[in-house]
Amino acid sequence: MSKFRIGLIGLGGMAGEHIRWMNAEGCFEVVAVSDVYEEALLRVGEQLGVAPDKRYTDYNLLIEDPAVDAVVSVTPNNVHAAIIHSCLQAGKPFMAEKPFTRVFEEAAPLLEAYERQPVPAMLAFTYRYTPAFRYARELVRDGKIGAVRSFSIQYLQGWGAASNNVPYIWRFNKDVTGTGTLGDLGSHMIDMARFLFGEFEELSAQLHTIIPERIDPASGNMVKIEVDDFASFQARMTGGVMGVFQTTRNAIGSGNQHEVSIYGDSGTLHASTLNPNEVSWIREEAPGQLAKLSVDVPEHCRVTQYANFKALLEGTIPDGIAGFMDGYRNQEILDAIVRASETKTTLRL
Ligand code: SOE
Repeated sequence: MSKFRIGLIGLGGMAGEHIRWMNAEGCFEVVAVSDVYEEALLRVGEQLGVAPDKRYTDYNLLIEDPAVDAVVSVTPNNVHAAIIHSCLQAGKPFMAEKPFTRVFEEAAPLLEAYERQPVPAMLAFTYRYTPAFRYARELVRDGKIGAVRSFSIQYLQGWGAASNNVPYIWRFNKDVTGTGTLGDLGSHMIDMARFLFGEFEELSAQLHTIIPERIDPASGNMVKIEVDDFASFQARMTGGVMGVFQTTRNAIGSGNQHEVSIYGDSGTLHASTLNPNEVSWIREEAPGQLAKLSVDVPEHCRVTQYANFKALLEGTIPDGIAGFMDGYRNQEILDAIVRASETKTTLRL
């Protein structure tokens, strides 16, 4: 079987995850790599057996390379827009990491380019592939908890907490990222709400920076932090479904804790990355009689991100895939959250 020839841009921590996911699928081969750091190009190039002339410091050369069937982009946020734009210009299919761009202003020209020349595009909203979330979506859609009235979503990590003394890295640099935990983890929560319940119609928000300065390892000076490390927002979704959201990097004890609770007229669902293979389900068996179940995720809900990417490259659009417009809309909502927080107002979307 011939494999899809992938050009991988950005060889930092998340690239390792993508390589692992691609390898597990068995139908992808990384034939070209790109990074600004020569050391990373050499290390990953050698590890993957990428020919030396296919190790690019300029990602445009990788995107234009006819030997590359599709691009996987795993860079920091400041080059997301430019890479997506180059892929659209070159007509090259891609999977891009979130958030879509740093700010919505960068997203608007991308939509114009996409409408001029659409290409198969996927956003790496990875948690659409957490089995428990996919099963919860199915249970909701099948009406198993009745009409959904409200939900809460939280995404907690602990690595940024004061006691960890994390220095000033790119994730805290507003010029690189646009926002802090909001764009990094909040974008996943927004996507999860859209995946499960439909569209955002109205929201209010509060962003906050818990740790106001961090040490720059290069200079030893303290640097003021201009991005959030706590974000909360609440929204009205399609059909009047009400949601509350919380994310922070300062939740001690939380490694990667992304979870959803869903409240319907006849039951409650809870799904979490801490328990990705089951959904807890509180079900009304008879008036006033509740059963508390832990339900194993059925096999058909175990879909992988790269199986969906393969399908996309083969010309189909799988159910539940996050496409270009999901990235674009996600960014629009991120920007609305920033505005709502700054102006202390409730915004209609
Ligand atoms: C941040 O710690 C991070 O790596 C995010 O950038 C990813 O999107 C998330 O899936 C895991 O956490």
